[in-house]
Amino acid sequence: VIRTFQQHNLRPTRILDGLWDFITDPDNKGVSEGWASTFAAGSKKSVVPSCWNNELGTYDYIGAAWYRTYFDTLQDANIRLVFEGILHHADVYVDGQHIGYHFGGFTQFSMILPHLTAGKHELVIRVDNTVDWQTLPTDIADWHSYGGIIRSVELQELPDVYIESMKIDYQLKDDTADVQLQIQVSSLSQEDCQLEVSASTEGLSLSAGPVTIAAGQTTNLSLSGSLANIKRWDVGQPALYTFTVQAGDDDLIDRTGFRTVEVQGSNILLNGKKLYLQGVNRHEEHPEWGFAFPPKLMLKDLDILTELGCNIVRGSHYPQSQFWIDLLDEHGMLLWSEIPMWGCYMSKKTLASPIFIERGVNMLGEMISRDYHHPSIIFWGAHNEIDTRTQEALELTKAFVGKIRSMDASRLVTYATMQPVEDIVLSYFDVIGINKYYGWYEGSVDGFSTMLQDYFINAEKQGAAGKPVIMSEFGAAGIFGDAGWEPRLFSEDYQADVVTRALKIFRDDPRIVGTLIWHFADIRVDVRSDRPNFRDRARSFNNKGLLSEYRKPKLAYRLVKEIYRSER
Ligand code: ADA
Repeated sequence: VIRTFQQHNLRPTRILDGLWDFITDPDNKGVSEGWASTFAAGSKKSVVPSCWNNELGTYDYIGAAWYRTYFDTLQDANIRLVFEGILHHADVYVDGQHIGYHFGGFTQFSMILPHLTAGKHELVIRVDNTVDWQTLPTDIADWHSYGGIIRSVELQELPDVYIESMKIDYQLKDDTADVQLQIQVSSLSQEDCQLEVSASTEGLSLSAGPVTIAAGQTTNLSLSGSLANIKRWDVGQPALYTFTVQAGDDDLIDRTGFRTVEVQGSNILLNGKKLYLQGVNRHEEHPEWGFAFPPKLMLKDLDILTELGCNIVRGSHYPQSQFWIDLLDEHGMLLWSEIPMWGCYMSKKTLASPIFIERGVNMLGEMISRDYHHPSIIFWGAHNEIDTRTQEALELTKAFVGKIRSMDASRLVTYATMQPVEDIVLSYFDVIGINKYYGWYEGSVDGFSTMLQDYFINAEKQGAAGKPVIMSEFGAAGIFGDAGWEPRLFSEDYQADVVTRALKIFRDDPRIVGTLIWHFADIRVDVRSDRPNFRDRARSFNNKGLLSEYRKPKLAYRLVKEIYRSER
């Protein structure tokens, strides 16, 4: 599944998930010698979607692998293949032809095969999860470097003139929404044509037509109107509006919710009301599924977050699946969404690499265009823990923040800094996220108070005084089941002690508008014998979860629940 609702009633769509042929290609023979012989050399089956690093024999495999399936078309048709998520490099071949390449494991991409003849077709994908110093993420990140087709593959049959995209914008005045729709209609036909274009949502119908769509071109159309007596989307009050666009024989359905998000002084306002954010960071990861996280478990994770008393979750550290974000929309839970720009060990050379920057900018673009309509998303996160004391980080920040703002003026732009006291990029953002681990990597929990004082001095210096501050990461490791009288490092007791004492400091400080604990549940990490990084990750897991990787609550979960559910 991709969404929690149907995006097309008229356009025929099929999910191609299931059992595909699969073979790893460590020596990279598939391209030069042909994948037919590669598959013939002994392919296995793999379920799509899944990660190969959860399967026997490929637990640690990093490199290329080939996937193959077949699909039938009953008549000549324009076929669009939609790929929800492939880690990280994907080369797509149909009937032996290379039809495209995509980099980026967590964003959707699609490819069109115009006028494909009726019959049986072979779809082959070369997937490569190799990461290096210029990929996002780079080869050093605090999670397992999974590979595979991690999200669904969909086949769509497009009419010769089809809807490419719809963008919904609105301005709110009290309970009236002035809505603007921008619709792109594309033609695969050799002739111009005329058709009606209409759009509707509960209480509003708009139409344009007949409109001329030039042969082989994309035509941009705008429709606008006012919607009275709207219900606003809010935390715990998830009023949603479904918009259906129809152009000739094609349709596209999407959903949004009406709300405002803004900064006023040091506060964040949602629908004009002050917001205090209580949440956690969450990886979309599970020991049995890797990043191919199943929908059933998403619903359970959401129940656990709600039970914990959260109103926000950070999608650390990459664009999460659309199904998850749909669920957040439907439950009135906020989201901080970001790209896999995990910079803790990143070199200046990486930060300044044009390929790296271009990849990041593209990913931001793909994330924002895919997720623009979700009311749950209030922050776009530009980067996490890069060395924001440097000129390289400053230049990169300009490019990233510029891209975000050019595409979306309706949300706040944030990031997570691990250099709050010396950071030189503060002024580019609406909201500052601070990641610090007193009580774990440095000093004792009391260190937070001194750090905050120094941060506010730096913010003043950087022209960023008064910007809202969120504690976007803090925590400690606690191995599930390791409890005792003495709060030893790595025990559940020690973790609970750090997290609860830190929360007390932050909740008592009126300058802080929210807390995001690191993190929701334990995750698998790449601890490698040839590298110094992450050697403190017992079991090869990041054990700072409030829950174990199987979602069993630790002591910290129970104590945080009491705190998050009490008055500040
Ligand atoms: C960083 C990082 C997280 C995680 C955490 C930790 O803040 O953003 O992904 O690695 O540290 O556990 O050290």
